[in-house]
Amino acid sequence: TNSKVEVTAEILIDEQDCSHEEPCDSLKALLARHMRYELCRDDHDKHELFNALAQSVKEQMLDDWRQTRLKDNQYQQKQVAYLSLEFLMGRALGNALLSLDITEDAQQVLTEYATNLEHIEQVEHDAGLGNGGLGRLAACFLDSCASLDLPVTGYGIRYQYGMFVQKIIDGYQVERPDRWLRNGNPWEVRISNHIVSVPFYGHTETHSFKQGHRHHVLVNTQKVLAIPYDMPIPGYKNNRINTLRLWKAEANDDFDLAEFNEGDYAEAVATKNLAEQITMVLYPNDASVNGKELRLKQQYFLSSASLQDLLIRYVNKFGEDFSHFSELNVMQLNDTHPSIAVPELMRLLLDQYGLSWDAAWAITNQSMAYTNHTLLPEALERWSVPMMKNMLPRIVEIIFEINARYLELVAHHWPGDIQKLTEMSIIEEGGEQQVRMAYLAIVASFSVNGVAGLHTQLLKEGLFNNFYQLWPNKFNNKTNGVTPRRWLAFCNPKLSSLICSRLGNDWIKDLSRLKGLNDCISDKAFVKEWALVKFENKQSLTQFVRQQCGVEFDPKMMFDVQVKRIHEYKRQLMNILHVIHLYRRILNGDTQDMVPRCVLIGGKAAPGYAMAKQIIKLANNVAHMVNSDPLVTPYLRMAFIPNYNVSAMEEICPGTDLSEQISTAGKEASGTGNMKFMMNGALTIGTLDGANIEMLEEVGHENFFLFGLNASQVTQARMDYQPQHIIDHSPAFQGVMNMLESGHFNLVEPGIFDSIIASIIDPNDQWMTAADFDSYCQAQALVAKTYLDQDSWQEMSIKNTAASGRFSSDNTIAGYRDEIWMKK
Ligand code: GL9
Repeated sequence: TNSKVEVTAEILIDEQDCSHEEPCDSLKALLARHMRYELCRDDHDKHELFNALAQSVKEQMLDDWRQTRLKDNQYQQKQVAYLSLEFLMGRALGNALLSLDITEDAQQVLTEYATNLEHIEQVEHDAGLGNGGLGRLAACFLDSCASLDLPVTGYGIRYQYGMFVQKIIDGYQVERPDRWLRNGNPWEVRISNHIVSVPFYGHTETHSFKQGHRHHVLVNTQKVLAIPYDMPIPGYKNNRINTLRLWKAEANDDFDLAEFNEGDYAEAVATKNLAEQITMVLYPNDASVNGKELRLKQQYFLSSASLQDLLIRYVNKFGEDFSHFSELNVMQLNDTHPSIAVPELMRLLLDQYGLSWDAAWAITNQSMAYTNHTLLPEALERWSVPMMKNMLPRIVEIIFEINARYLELVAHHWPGDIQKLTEMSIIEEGGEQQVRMAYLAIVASFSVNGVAGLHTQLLKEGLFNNFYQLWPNKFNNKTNGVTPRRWLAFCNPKLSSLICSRLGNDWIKDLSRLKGLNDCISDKAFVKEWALVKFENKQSLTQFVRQQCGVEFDPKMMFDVQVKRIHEYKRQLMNILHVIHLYRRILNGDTQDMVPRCVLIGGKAAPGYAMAKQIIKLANNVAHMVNSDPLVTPYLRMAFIPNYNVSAMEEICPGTDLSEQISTAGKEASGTGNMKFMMNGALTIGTLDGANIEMLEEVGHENFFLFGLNASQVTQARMDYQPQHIIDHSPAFQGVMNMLESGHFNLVEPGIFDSIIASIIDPNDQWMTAADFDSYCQAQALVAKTYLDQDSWQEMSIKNTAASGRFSSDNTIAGYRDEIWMKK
């Protein structure tokens, strides 16, 4: 980390910075200035060089950033606010260089500092302000919005600690804090003149005015300052620079000071830290809720600060005439996490700007849109009414008023149906009252969307069916996508240049052009080059795996990869059981038709999710047994990659042959890793779940390894599920279970996998591993057989990339634009 970068004497000479050949705002001149004036010394390490380069790149965006803002402040088009508790941005340098088309420039400039771009890019710390798919989707969307020249602002939280760093110690996950801001963040700009104040606690006072018109004021609140930190979001070669505005909490100057006497001055100042805790850390829960008070504070803090920001901006242009607000603003809620924005917008319009209920409601209802990201019941947010009443008293009053008015509509639609009223109420009764945040979001939004065809269909038929009956037109589907800039052009330069050599580079903006690759399949030389690129990417991945976990892969073997959050429904366990199955076959000498494979698994478990953590331990133990037997390693190797994150995926997906998308049908709302692998020429083994279904539709059955029950079969099979019976009728499965039960993988830690074993044979196992295991193994056998014929494998690989165009997030965002945001 303290490797020095040599700075040649010439760079330090002033006249060299600016000249006819070298304008003052060139990357070279900007970088030289940063190196000289900011660092005050002439020996620099790579962190400083990275910071100086990133600042220089940011400075190259400033003019366009200002122009974009000035233009958008004219409100010639509707403005979009994408509200999200998570933005999983990853690194920004490589992507910014690509978008600004200055990658070569940067490479050239860095040669003068005796280093190279690849080396400096590695220095950047991932911005891990998200858990997984939902947060990364927000990041891909920002890239696509800017690239499609749309006026979209991302609003989020500037967590001081992002997603935890995962260490693997003795096979177990250990969480470490992610100090991503320790070396500063060169991309952000603190905007001191857009600070707003967010009120917590206190109580409402009601003043009556003429004819029943009442006015509410919140008094005795504790105010927390929200400081905006802006990050530039460059569009791809189009001069638009959008903004990701991340809020940091800071204490207000008069925070509680009155309560303290002079003698307690120091203590009073120290308590200011309480306010700053709000934006301290990202909650690491994936597809499950965290009911902590601090989490609700984060949600309200983000929602209030962002709405105040939007309203101030609007008022600056139009004054307090809100009649055009909803024509000119739309807020997209990324799951229910920011859905407290609904009553907060009402509060601001009613109490701050004095609108009537009906006027405020019309505005709210015409400007909010909600995206649902999961059907899992454990992810449905509910907040305790007493807790909310204490923290956000006025908000609770407003929620109850919204509910009362909406329930009249329900009563009208289903006359006399008391059951419907309880079922559909925003307030859940029985025990402590709870606010059902998804219902609040649906009631207040003009659009409700799911994230893949099957997911939206299941929302309409199941979870939200009552609402679908009431408001069929609110519901729509927007199948997820991923940005082809980061997930192909940037992360896979070799494949990109091969594609460009045949198709030109229009595909980077219009991914449907990849279809043109189908015409190249008959070209033997092209197919050979395609295979070579994959092989070289596998060599790089081999190095990465060696560095990260000390396991030796062999690029001549098949690379079989499953990376994603660890969750039972994603069935990493089934993957491990298949590895055990192969391991047993090898030990038994049954290696006929076996294709040598390297199995890679990676992902983080929520710190409180015991079963997920055991699955990580099992993966590590199985990997250890497999890799330490020299009779096995010619056929099978396995690694668990620690700390899977955005940057790791950039290394992994280009070198993957086989992508594992094996969730229990009906459980994975969409998946997005599946699309990244497909774009990079991996073949998929998968169930009929989430966006897999649409991938299969695009690429055709003959180019996809499908197995297992579909969603309705899963529902059926749940009624009479006897996993032990299934195992008893499958010799292969029996063998695997016997080996697991024998303690072969935990000789020195007896019993540690008992609950995993119990879960597989549990008739109530929701994820139905046993139901799909044999079908999965058969599909894996077909994978092996296909891989043996490399010509047809490569052809299938090309067809997969060619068919991946639909899964560009540009496509998804065009849908949001035309059917939600700008819909007339
Ligand atoms: C998720 C779904 O589980 C994924 O299937 C989906 O692709 C993404 C994006 O729509 O959303 N929903 C969800 O809660 N998570 C998802 O990944 N988990 C988190 O990342 C918090």
